[in-house]
Amino acid sequence: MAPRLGLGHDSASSFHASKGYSIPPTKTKEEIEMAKATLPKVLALDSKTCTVEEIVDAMKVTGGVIIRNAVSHDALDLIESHEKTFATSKPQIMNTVCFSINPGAHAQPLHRDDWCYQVVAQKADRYPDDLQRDTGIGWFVAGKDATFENGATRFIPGSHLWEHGREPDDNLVSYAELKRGDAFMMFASCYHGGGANTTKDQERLLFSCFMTRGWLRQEENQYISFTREETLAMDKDVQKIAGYQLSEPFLGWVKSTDPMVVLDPSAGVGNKDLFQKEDSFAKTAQPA
Ligand SMILES: O=C(O)CCC(=O)C(=O)O
Ligand SMILES: [Fe+2]
Repeated sequence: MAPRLGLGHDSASSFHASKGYSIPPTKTKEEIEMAKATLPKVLALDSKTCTVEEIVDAMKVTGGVIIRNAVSHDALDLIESHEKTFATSKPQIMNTVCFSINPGAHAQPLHRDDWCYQVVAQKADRYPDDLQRDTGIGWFVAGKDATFENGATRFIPGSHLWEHGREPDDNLVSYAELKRGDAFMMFASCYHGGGANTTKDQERLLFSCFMTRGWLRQEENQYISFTREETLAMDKDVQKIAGYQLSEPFLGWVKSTDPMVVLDPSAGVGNKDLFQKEDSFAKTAQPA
């Protein structure tokens, strides 16, 4: 009987619209037994005694095969007892900027630096214990004294806990006044902005670096900011925070290996196991 097209179910035959095959009409028990008798027998091969060829041959005939004793009970016990592991990422550079505010400059509008990560913050009454709220943390070092008059960074204390929709208010700002060499540290979620420089002759100079999570894209692209030679001339620790270290377990791999090894093949022997922890990598990275 030809399959019927359509969604209705026919007791004798129907066409499965989504899968495109027809369900045969109901058979008697005997008919089913006879039909089954024509099918190839499913083999059960023992992994301790069978050969690869036997498995391949059985697969060709039956399409599926049972392998007895495929995995030892000891191995299964080990798998079952395996502790769940959690990956962690070391921070990396988010951006590096020198902020020079010259006499006569206006105040910068208050903003959050996590904007580039499209954060839509929820209001929080206190900072969450898991410390996962922020995408970045910043460090402003005064190259010259930063004062209210010359444009010290304004920021709204507590605004790192505000919800996305709350607008910043200039009346609430504090000023991060710094002596040369002092630093102001701030979450990327904190509302802030450079101040107005009302002096006639003072530059307000800050050296700033933000760090972001190892698994986020860097705001400032470090890979093409420097040539390979310039990068190789940096300390290994700087190369790592510039983004060349893997974020565990294997985020950022290149050619199946750690970018630190690709950057400097003498740093490692062969392919680094992407699951290897950094300490064991350090051991293999010693020159012979
Ligand atoms: O110059 C300052 O004090 C802050 C500058 C700043 O926050 C920015 O440009 O994102
Ligand atoms: Fe900013």
